[in-house]
Amino acid sequence: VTPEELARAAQAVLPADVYAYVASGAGAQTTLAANDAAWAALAFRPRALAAAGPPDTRTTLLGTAVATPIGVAPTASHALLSPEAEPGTARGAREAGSLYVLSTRSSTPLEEVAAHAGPWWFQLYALRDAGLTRELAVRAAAAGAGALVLTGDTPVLGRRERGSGTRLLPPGRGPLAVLGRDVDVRAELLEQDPHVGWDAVGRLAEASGLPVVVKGVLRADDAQQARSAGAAAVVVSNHGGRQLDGAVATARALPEVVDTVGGDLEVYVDGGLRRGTDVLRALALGARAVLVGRPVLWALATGGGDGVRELLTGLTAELALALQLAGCPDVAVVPRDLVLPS
Ligand code: FNR
Ligand code: LAC
Repeated sequence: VTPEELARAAQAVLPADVYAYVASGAGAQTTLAANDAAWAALAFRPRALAAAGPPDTRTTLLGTAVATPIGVAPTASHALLSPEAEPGTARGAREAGSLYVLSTRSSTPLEEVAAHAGPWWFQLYALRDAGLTRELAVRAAAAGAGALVLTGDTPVLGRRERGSGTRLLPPGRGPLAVLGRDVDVRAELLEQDPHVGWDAVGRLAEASGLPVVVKGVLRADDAQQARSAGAAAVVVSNHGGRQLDGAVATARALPEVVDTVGGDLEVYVDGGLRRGTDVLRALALGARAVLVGRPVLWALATGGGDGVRELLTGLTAELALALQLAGCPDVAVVPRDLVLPS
């Protein structure tokens, strides 16, 4: 199935508001469209007679071995998409040998998800209640998360013109279902803290003992801030075009981040990566790995955890084919001159 067919199949089985919530970008959806277009605009310069055998897609992410550089981006409320919910997504990723990043807005308690996961990291929103934020960081570490992914582009939610307005919570699951217990605090304290700054990186690393990855970096100077703050890696991301509409496409932001901190930090990217050839473009620009958002949700909605596994193994097979056709033997050494600057 093509990426478009997968999205259409999900649309056919999902309630209209859930489909819209997932598919939407912010505002005029300029960034949503720009993400896809910017990958497509990068033309390959494949090598002839490169004598490249079957390529190896295995790599490591902050020291953790994975079968593929294609991981699962953190996304909210998987119970809206399938009764298998986050445990299904975690299993599918595990069976594909992929990294799974679990969202703070999970509809399932984190320990329950961890029981089904292979290598997984925990995405953290710094909440207005600092005690709950710390509890999440500590519990994620205790449950086996390999890193915390601090999302830096969501002081408040962007305005999506479709599927927005109501928080789409699955029946019977509270606003902080990831905790697995009732919390006796005012509802707004469960929302993101808009005042969170770079000092959160060190605080969370210290509380958890885990490496901290900053997600939502689009500029070289912010990447430097991440490095100074002690981050281990950054994710070049505009939240799939769901936050500031008009924000730069991630394929355009990636090179300046790689050039500035790529020698010291691992750099990952997400947004609009739909085919193995898009992943190869991201690797050529210097990303060590990519994260995939919406397609994983469409796969979960249509095929549960098995669907997620098939999506990830299919994308990895496409990447392997693209590497071989481009004359690259290995995901770890994709040269930038494999693509023409756009
Ligand atoms: C997201 N994203 C997101 N990011 C995050 O840090 N925490 C979260 O809870 C969520 N939730 C979420 C829900 C839904 C429905 C979507 C589509 C996205 C952003 C996500 O991690 C990622 O940055 C983008 O989805 C990547 O873009 P693509 O692959 O969807 O184009
Ligand atoms: C979203 C939030 C949950 O993008 O990050 O919907």
